[in-house]
Amino acid sequence: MRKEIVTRYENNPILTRDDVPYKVETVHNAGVARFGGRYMMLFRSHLDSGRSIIGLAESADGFDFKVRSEPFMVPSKEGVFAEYEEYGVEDPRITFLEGAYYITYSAYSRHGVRIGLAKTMDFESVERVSFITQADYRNTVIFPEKINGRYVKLDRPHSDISPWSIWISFSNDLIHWGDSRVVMKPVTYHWDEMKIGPGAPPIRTDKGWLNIYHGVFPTMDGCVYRLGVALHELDDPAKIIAVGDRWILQPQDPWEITGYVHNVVFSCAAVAEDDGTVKIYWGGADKVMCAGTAVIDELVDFCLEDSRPPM
Ligand code: BMA
Repeated sequence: MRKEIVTRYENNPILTRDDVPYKVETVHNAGVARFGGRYMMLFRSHLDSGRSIIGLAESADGFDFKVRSEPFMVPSKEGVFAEYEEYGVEDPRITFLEGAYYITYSAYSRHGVRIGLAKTMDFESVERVSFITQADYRNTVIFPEKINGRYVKLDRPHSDISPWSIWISFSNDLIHWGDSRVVMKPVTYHWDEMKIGPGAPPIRTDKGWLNIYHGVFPTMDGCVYRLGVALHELDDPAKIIAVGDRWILQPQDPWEITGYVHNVVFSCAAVAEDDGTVKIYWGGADKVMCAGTAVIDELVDFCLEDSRPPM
């Protein structure tokens, strides 16, 4: 059998709508973090209105998850959050930073899509902090520590005149962001030629920040979403050391090929373990949640051994 760099968990999918005690159409694009020896998963679900909410599932081993009886985040009814979350909340990412769990999520409304920042200490209650982008941004991930005294995020603005690319920004307070620069662009006639976006919050390794991102290729049969890896400099993550030239994961299992949107693997989470492995989580065809494992050093070498220019 051919050896893949990501080993799929043998009992994928790990979570489906049948595991959810309230009515949803999908379970996908989840953020995951370790909390007090357990794995907490915030997953997106489409309702049968076509709009999305965020649920919570818990696990002891990172694979076998049980869903809480009530959703974790639904569109806010209050103030500015109500206005910008009218059409739903999507694709949460979780970063553990200075003792709190920060959640970045896509907020949809008649004004477009922008990124909200929320915070939980205990996965019981959640507090909205602020919106941290204007409209036409998605896929925001916050680094798990300050770098040179500033918070750092990656995200993906929309553009009409350039393929959608990964940008970096900095902040002193997690709310006001600036000093933005583009750091990585799609490559023409490549698996990610149409658009790229950050996936999981970056993971610190000895050789750099490991960035698991998604890339999209347009075909006559629709778009294919795959995952790739890049390495950012530890002290200056605006500098990219290497981008793996090949994808690390592509739709392959039946529930990745067929679902709500076909041919999608889309990651919002990767949890580094003490044994040097990483659990990677991805939505399959925007309908189910899947997991797999990889060796962190192998992902780093994958970037370094066969690297392409970031732009
Ligand atoms: C992207 C986002 C993701 C989704 C993907 C594939 O643009 O909407 O939430 O998983 O498309 O449909």
